[in-house]
Amino acid sequence: MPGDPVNFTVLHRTCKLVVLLCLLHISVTVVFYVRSLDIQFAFAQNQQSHNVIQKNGVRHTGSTSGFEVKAAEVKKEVSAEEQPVEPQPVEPVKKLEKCPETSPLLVGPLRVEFNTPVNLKQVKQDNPNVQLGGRFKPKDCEALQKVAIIIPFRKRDEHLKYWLYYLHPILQRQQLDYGVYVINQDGDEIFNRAKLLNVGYMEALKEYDYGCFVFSDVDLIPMDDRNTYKCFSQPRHLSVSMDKFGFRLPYNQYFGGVSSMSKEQYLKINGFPNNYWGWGGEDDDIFNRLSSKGMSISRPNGEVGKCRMIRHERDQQNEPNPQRFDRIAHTRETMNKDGINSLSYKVVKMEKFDLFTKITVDVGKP
Ligand SMILES: [Mn+2]
Repeated sequence: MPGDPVNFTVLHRTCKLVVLLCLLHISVTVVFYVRSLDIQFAFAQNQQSHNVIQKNGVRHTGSTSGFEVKAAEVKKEVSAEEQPVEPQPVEPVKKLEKCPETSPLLVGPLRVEFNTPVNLKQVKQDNPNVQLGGRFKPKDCEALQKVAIIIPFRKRDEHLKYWLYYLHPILQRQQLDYGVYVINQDGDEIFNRAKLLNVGYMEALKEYDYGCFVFSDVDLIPMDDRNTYKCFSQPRHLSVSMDKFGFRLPYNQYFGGVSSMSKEQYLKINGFPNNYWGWGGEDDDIFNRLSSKGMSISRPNGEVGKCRMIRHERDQQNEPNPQRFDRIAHTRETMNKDGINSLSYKVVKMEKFDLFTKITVDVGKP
């Protein structure tokens, strides 16, 4: 039987060849199957982001062996599971262009009157883009400044309604990234405007990275939206021609009503005095602080700077402060000890309303 071993060898070799061919066939099939998956996946990812396509492309051409392709496939399946079901928008996060130096939305002079009462529900409806707490930022450009508007307050709800009614549309047209903070003095002790302003500065900064602070009385409404509630290279006095003073400055150093300061300007003067209780003087103290630090006052012209004050009686517990003249005379000596570095208060309540944030604070008493 000489043929038997030969036959056996031939059979053995044939079998080996068949097995190898089968293996080759299977691996080629697997490779093509996996590649087709890969392409389908890349196509699906195409909808989501350009980056992923590029990565897929690189991986694709780089994957020469079946193993590499398989590894890539497994990885992708995992990430595919993590993807939300609904399709994603094409662009990831759109980088907005900066807003123009002068907003194109401004209209100029405005009619301001206080005859008809304001309905806050209506104001909310008229300003659908204002977010909870009185926050807003422009949709189609990046605002040039982040502005916190600080309003010292006590029992002036009617005035606040007018303020919100007039100011929200104006501030939005001015393309500011802003928030409205009403700082409400708790209790019935004598009023302290400047300390409330300091509190507003502190509390607003806890919420957002504001770089500019507008300090506004609740009863002052600008009559021209070109009077932008933002900061300038020097501290700004905005309420330069009030109807109350016959549309002119009462005196050259006047810094009351509405003013604005950048964070840097504010910190340079150690904020505002905390010990002016009652009406008057604190604005002159602030002016002294600014001028003692070599800063000057920037102002809009008399036309743009027109504003109206809502007429009212003198508030209770806000009598003229008899110490004010003496205090103003010593600003330079006291300002380094008395200011934002010596501020103490207690937040009693923090409320987020549709059109403003109200922070009720205990500022103590004299
Ligand atoms: Mn007033």
